[in-house]
Amino acid sequence: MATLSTPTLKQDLHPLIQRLTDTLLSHWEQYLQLSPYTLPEGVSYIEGLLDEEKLKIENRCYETPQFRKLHLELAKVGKNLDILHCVMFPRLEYNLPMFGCDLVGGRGQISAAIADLSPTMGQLSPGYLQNIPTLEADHFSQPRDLPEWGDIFSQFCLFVRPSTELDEQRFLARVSHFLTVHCQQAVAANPLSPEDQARNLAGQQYYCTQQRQNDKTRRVLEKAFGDEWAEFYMNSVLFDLPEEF
Ligand code: BLA
Repeated sequence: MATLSTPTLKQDLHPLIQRLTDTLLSHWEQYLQLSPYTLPEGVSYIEGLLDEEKLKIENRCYETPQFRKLHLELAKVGKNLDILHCVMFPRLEYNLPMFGCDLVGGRGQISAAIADLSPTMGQLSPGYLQNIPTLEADHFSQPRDLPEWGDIFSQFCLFVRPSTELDEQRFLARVSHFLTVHCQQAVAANPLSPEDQARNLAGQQYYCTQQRQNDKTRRVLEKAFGDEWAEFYMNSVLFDLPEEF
């Protein structure tokens, strides 16, 4: 595939979101064999109103031999809220964790920067454990506590409020390393037995069930588009479950 085009909304978003968008797309392009993934109709580009302010959402989606769905979403709510959301859903055939990442902020400050490689089969495999160094507890100036539904995240989960340029650089470097290890593990992965694929399905279903409990995401979507649409969007676009096999 030719060089991936730049998402239209990117230029209007916080600089850290712009840099992370480039990091994500360049890893996907460098390591993976991308094909187009068809999202439900009408969600590639969406506009709504939230508290009289315009909400714009732009979605990018691909699939690859190892991943059922690579999803990058950029969103802007008026002048106050900038969002990057990304999930890489592995195919059930492989014991690969869910890469997930969310950047939320506005008025020049990112309030939530989270990234993780979340295992769906108990714990991360040795290829991850051996290649991802543990960070010092004080690596970031403002760590944040995970919400109650966050039992899906691994020991490597980063959840911070990046408040200095150094925090931002460290966040980007860490996510970039997650992506490199993840793509390398993915292209080298061997298929699981049918029993293990069933366990993997259950793990991915649990991951999505927990993520759907994020009331902060839901509230933004409900206010702009209504309860029913928010439910559809969370269940069918952000955290859809894989088909049974
Ligand atoms: C937090 N997500 C948030 C917040 C908002 C959104 C407004 C609160 C910011 C804050 O606490 O500072 C909103 N996020 C959105 C919206 C979309 C979105 C509207 O992605 C999409 C349209 N969320 C994810 C993924 C992860 C994730 C993949 O989508 C993690 C891998 C995590 N977001 C996440 C967490 C919080 C958050 C853990 C903090 C929740 C809390 O503190 O209760």
